[in-house]
Amino acid sequence: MKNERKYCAIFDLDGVIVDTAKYHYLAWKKIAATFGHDLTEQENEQLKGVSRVDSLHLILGFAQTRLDAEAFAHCLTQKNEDYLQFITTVNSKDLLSGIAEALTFLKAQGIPIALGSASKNAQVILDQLGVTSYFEVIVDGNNVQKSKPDPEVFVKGSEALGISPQHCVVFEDSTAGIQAAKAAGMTAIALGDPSNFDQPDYCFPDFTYLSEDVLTKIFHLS
Ligand code: B16
Ligand code: MG
Repeated sequence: MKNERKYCAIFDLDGVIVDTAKYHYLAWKKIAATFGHDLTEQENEQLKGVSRVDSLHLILGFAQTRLDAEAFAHCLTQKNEDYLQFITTVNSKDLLSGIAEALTFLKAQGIPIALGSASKNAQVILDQLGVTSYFEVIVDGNNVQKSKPDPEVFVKGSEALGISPQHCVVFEDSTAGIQAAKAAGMTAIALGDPSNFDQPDYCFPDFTYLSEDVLTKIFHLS
């Protein structure tokens, strides 16, 4: 049975569709080093899904240091320049395993798909990956006022698709993103290590575990 727009899928970008999280980490590590802080992977976990500005506030907290407004703005610009440099070679081969199959299956089943990303670079990354056409709606860091764990990015996606929150299924790799999906009253599907998440509805190591059978159950397709 086809969906008839009852359920929809909302995908996070970094860490779900493509592993650009590693490039955010490298770019932030370089910035943190400029004020003498060695950014750890554990600290970086807290930056996932968090906006650029809020990420820098968190890093300054880790480093127990402060920057004046000019230096703060400079760090943001430098971080994004470095990040954009890292992602120039991103292409369809960088789609995470299982994503192309899942997007194709959901689209064929008539499930509307939205992007719910904190990144202001989301559109360029989707274009480089060659998957923009799967997305009916794109909500990214350019469209929201509040960073995950605030639910705004997912609420906007649900509103734009015209589907109520209880029928939205969110795929996320970040602690903040799962909190945002739960706060929005949506089904929260975590990708990654279960210890990173606070009570997701489901947790899978990666998208290869989301077979057609599993997606059929999650989206009530049969
Ligand atoms: P940008 P997501 C998030 O993307 C990243 O996880 C996070 O690390 C990054 O700081 C944020 O986007 C903003 O990205 O600097 O490109 O605007 O996981 O919500 O897709
Ligand atoms: Mg993410």
